[in-house]
Amino acid sequence: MKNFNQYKRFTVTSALPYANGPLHIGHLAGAYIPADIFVRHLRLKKKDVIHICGSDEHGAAITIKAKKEGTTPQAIIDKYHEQIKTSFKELGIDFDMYHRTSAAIHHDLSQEFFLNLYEKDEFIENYSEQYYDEDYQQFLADRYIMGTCPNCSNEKAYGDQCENCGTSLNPTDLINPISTLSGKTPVLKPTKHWYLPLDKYQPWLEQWLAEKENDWKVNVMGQCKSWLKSGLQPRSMTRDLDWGIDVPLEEAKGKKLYVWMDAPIGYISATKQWAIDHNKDWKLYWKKQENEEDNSCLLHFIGKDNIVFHCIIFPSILHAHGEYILPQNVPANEFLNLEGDKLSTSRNHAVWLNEYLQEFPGKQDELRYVITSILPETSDSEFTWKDYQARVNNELVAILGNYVNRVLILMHKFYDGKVASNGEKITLQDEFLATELARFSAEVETSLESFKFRQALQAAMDIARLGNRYLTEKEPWKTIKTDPEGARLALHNCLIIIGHLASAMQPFLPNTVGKIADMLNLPLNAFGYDEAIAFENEHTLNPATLLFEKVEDDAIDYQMQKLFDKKAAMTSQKAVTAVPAKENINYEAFATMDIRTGTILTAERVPKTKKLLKLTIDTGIDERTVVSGIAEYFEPEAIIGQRVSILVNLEPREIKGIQSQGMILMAENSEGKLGFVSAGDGMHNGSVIR
Ligand code: B3M
Ligand code: ZN
Repeated sequence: MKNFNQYKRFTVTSALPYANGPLHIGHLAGAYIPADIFVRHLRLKKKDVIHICGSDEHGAAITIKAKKEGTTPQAIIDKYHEQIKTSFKELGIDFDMYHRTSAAIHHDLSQEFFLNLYEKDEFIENYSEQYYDEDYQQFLADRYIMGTCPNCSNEKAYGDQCENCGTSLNPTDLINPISTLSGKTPVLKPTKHWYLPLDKYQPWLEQWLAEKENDWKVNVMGQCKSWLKSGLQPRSMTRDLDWGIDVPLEEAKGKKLYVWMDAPIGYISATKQWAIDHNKDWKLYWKKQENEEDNSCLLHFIGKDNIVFHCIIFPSILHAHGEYILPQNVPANEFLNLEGDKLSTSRNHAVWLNEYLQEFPGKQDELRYVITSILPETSDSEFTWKDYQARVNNELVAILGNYVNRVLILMHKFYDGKVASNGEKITLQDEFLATELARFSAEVETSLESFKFRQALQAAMDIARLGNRYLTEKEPWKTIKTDPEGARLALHNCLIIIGHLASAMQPFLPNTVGKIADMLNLPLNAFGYDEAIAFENEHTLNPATLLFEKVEDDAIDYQMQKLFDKKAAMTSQKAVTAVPAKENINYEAFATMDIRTGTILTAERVPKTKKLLKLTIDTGIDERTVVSGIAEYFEPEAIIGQRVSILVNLEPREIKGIQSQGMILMAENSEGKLGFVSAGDGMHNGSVIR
């Protein structure tokens, strides 16, 4: 990849958050804070850069939330789109456009993309059997079909789940199904889906990714290689759903685009809207230009669970289309955990951004600082409230805030806040300081442009550390009596160091830099990367204010208690709404089951089904194929290597033409969320579960 200075233009995208709930700190650490830092850095370098994001408003995440809240998908997306947009703004995540995929401009562009590939015969068209309501001319899934549960004979089981016994179902599992639209018996009809031939694109992808080998992060390239190694399979780009973007084909009535086909196109449609609003040409940021060196540098900031979509599927779609640039880099982060546990929306185990902004008013930069300091850049990392308190108090307050405060106080104490010398402009008068400041600024730039944000932030903090050391060494409060000129010079140098500190901190702590600018009584643009930090003679400083306050123990205790209460509430809620226990059995009945620990070796969607994955499991006894109804809950690529518990002596049965030999045990919570049941460490495959 060219180095960033060689690009004329940058298109930076951040993953589109699902508009089905509030943002939490994991989202910020995954994509948004790194992206915002990077874009602010590019702006300071006076680059032509746009930062694009928006709400992802289609897919099962939205419809499941709407079902759960007994409302409509539109009501859900309207509520959370606004909340997310407001939270981003308050945190200072400064997008050029925060759009939404329910917008018409996005539907139109997604359909254009589909037709472009369709007319080039890029899709594989394939059939599967689905229930169909002839009166309503609609395929039936989920709540549109009802019948007798094969498991507990409940006659009001739905196409996706029996609420009586909790079994997750396929519509074709129901006995005596009826359509909840017309009340009539539906017919089984073949339904067509359109598959993106990823297998066909694999040679091109391998070659394109090989060129990225040295530039992309190891964690990202590693995932891409593992998918390529397991062999890419055709992937359906359409679904039989009632929420999403219509497939623009007469014969595809009632079908919607797969959410992961339309969502990344949302980056482009958002850019189109931005260009309309600002009278710009969106094609400069997305289309291949006549001269390749004029192509924009496309960068996707995402969390690791989105790598396959941004490094395999979306590039394949762009490549198949042919007119678009491809990502130069996808610096995906790993996951942020919270207090020793995975962040979880469904378990309400999170620090919600909107709650943080309410409970810590004016402390946006503290959160930005702490999250940047612990970013999961190459491996998962941990947020704890104790660490948050320590970093705010021992770094922001004690190093950065304290240094600026000491210098301003001394300037007001000895010179009434006036920066004056013998009529000259006040510039840095110390070779060592000049060298050190240049070194730290270069370190910030190099680190940022290698997506090492933690390292870049600490290099910026080194400027504050340098200032503290210099001030302590010079002791102007003492030397003012014996060497007043030396004392004045020392303090002037300290002011210049503050200017460099503000300049280096702009990408990270925008609010703090604003406060420093106010205290120095300088405009924000005085801290541009290539501005020489100087003061006119007789310049007057504003009074010193505290940049940060200490975080007290009771604020942390309150947050910890809140997490504990939520966990307790979820447990009791689960206890209340857990599915009732079944009839008692005797030990002999249980002892007939042979359950072992195992590992998922391969996972792929069963063509023409929505819910089925075909898995290869290493059971420790053998490797076997198991068909499992978890496709709506897990992306196949994300569960390779997952440890599982498998019933190995279940009679084999044929499911959709595949011989399934066994069953993996899944836990299902009161929210309908599935989780794998796996044994603890040290349990090799084949260990007997008894
Ligand atoms: N809506 C976010 C997620 O998977 C997903 C990103 C879309 S980026 C085009 O959590
Ligand atoms: Zn049932």
